[in-house]
Amino acid sequence: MHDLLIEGGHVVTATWSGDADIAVTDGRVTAIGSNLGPATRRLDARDRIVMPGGVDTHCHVEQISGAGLMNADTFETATRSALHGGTTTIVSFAAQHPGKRLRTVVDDYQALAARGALIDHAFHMIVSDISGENLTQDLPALIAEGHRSIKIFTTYDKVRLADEAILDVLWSAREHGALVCFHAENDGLIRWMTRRLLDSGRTEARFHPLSHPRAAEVEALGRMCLFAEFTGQPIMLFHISTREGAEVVRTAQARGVPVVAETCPHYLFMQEDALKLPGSAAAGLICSPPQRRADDQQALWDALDTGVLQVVSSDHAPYRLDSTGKFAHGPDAPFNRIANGMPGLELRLPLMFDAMVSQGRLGAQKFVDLTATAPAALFGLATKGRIEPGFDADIVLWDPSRRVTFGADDLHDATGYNPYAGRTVTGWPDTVLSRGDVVLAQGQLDALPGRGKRLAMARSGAMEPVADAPATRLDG
Ligand code: DUC
Ligand code: ZN
Ligand code: ZN
Repeated sequence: MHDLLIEGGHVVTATWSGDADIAVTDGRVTAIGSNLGPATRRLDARDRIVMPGGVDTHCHVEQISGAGLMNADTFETATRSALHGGTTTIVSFAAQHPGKRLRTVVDDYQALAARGALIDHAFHMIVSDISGENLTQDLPALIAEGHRSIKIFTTYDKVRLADEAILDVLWSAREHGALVCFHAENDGLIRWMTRRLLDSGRTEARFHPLSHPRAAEVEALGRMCLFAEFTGQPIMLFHISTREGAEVVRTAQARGVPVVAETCPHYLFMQEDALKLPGSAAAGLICSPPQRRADDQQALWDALDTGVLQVVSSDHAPYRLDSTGKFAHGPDAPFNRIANGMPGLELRLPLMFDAMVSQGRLGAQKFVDLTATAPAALFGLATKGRIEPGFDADIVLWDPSRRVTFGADDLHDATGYNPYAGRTVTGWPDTVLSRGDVVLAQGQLDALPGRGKRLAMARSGAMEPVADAPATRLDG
């Protein structure tokens, strides 16, 4: 007897699609097919597309930013928002600030997640201080405990690492088995442009894109690819925003560099003109790297199509449009004192479903791959991202014909605004299961804080170093 049968749906995975029932027992998928036998509970999936729950491997939750500002979302509010958008697993950031022990940072963050999360989760460790025992003891021990992803900033004053320290971290990751992720933008270029803009009185939000020139992304992406090539250590490049950035990744991959990369909905669906909105609306859209142009969007879609970019994540970075968030430095703060980021956890999948499934751009199987299967596999989330026997029954029933027009404040996070207000999408996540529990049905949440479990990342193929990289040779 199965615990649950999901019956009559059209199942889509990254590699297969067809009409099938899904059997679930003890929170895991046990069979896919027809005539699967009796079950304690049955879920009607007729007229629904049945897909793996979303896996969002880049979101900022209950985290203090480099500039010292706390996110608006707790684990509870962020994962509530995630569920409303069909996402069932998140990877957020345990952020070390200089002077803090990495071990303490991760332990404290884990306690916050254990208390609040409605869904399963793992963490990237932001490393900003490799002094003392951080690099020698904490990092190897934490990797061994399944924190197999490290995040490094090449910009942002307090948290960025210099090249030599980056190489130390890459080398440690190589030794112990982890993926190293980068926010890669050239710090000097950003500072120099910011100073020139501010000195000439160009302080409004619409000048923010100019302060993060395309060259800043291209230079830092290229440098990190060279470091990955030199050390043989695999890297993940976050939030590619430009055509040239995608080209840097493509050429590195073509010469065998172990590099994977992601982009985000705000690069695919917004352009830099969006920042020309008046007042606080523009502040809500400030992010780094900034939104770019139509030809960049085409290049990013092409890079998703050809496999140069493997993942679409949200980069959910929630701040309220008030003095607790975007305007912590006053209502007239210059663009460089406004927190970066916007809410994205809830709308990542509906926006991508609308583009890829409803409008047919790259298709439903690719949608599943980019938003669930590939991110889970890259980060070693071994029971997530697939509907297959043995995998967690994290499953979404999509109503493919439901049309939704976004309002000004209709998200379930704690930011109080929707960056996509006014946009209409077709297709909506109707019912969401997490480990076989129906945690969302017809817009009603049924999940308690703390039910989410921390996932230990397994050592994935994407973490395997290149054996004979140049840096391995010390003997002439
Ligand atoms: N950029 C970041 O680097 N982090 C959070 C949000 C953003 O826009
Ligand atoms: Zn970033
Ligand atoms: Zn980010």
